[in-house]
Amino acid sequence: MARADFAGRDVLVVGGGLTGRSVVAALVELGAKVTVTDGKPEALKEFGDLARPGLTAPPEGTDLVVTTPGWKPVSALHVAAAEAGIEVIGDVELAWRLSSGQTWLALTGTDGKTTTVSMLESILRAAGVKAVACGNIGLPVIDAIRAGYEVLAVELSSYQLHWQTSLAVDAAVVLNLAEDHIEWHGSFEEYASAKAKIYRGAKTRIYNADDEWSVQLASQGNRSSGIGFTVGEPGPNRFGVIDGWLVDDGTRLCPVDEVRPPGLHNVSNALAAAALARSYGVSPEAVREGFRTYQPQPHRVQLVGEIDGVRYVNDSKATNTHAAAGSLTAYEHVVWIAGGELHGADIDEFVASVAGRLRGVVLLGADQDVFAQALGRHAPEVPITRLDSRDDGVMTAVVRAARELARPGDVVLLAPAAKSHDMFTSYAHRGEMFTKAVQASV
Ligand code: UMA
Repeated sequence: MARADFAGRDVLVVGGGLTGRSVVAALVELGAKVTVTDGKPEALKEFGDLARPGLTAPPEGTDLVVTTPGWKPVSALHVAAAEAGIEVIGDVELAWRLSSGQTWLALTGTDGKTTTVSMLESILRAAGVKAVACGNIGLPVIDAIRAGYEVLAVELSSYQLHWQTSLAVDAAVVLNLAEDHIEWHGSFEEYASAKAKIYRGAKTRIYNADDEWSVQLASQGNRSSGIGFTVGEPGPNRFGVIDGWLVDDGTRLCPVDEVRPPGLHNVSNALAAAALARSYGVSPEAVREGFRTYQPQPHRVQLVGEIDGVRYVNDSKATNTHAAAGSLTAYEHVVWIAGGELHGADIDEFVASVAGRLRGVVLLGADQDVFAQALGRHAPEVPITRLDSRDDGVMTAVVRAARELARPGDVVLLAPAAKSHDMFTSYAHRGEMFTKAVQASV
């Protein structure tokens, strides 16, 4: 569809948040007749006459619905649109239809997306490319296109991918897949099939040879153009690790110990970023320079303090077991701060796999009983301190308890393996409260 095809079209934009604002601005500029709705009237203040709060069905005459990512496909508005035979697309599908000449290097996965996409941005910029990290990271793809970037390092969530129909990116990777967001998709199969859409029509398919799901999703359809990466010796894969270096087909890219933040999962993320960048022709030197200048994102294996020879690490972004396992296995002796909302996730196998590293555990949040029971089964010797307060100020007590359990050389690690909303507004809020509590106790 050409850009001009939006002129005069009657488009309903669903969601007046960050994404909604970018969609409305682009469509208005293209001459579309835009209406925007949101469940919260206060979210629509800036849209003036375009606003129609609380719609549960598209208004008469609507011929396209553009939805923003947070809305579930089962919401009344989407069901009504489907029943009326109106096409529903996501903001990224719209961005794709408006894209002209930009290169799309795209990634998704359960964990590591934001780290990888920002590593990729850093590498591309080190190579002198006019590139930006966009998508789920917080800059809507449409805004990145309108700002004139040539290469888009696109982080896609499963919510965004669900609504893709024609996206065919230059290079794509699914970093990994583990159970997550089932409440949005309805089932793991639906979640996986949303993720798989990133590979549809992709010119280069990159996959994580260490992750069964990544391999499987990449090999559906066209097997020929797949490029694998592994944190081990590359073997049949193009990217891997040899003698402490990240390599591409034997060419050294960067020493493993220059990859930040630490942890094997970040080596994996770094290989994915390097593979995407190399698919665009970036030199090995620029890859290394990109890792050197990369500024790790907050709340992701972030060192926030050192007290009495004990390091305090904030990995509040570890909102599921898969992510928490990544950071826990980066350290030998850990005082682990865990707990929050599990949404029914099974944690037994994960707790068993990290039990040997635990010096002690501090539990907080709604599902701490589930953690305590799993620890009782798999780490019965490990001391546990439980904090029942649901006040976000509890982090001061958490840090005090962790400090008592830790010995010099240990790491106190906030990697909750659970969501934060029972006590905090977001994982970032949880991480900030932890960081403040650590800094206050130095
Ligand atoms: N709203 C409703 N009813 C609903 C859902 C939302 O009325 O059922 C309204 C809200 O009142 C709000 C607006 O819709 O005013 C919010 O829209 P949205 O939920 O689509 O979110 P945006 O503000 O547009 O932000 C979205 C992503 N949010 C989600 O996927 C939930 C942001 O990812 C992303 O950075 C941004 O687009 C830019 O692309 C956040 C996220 O949590 C970080 N992502 C999930 C994750 O990473 O796990 C997938």
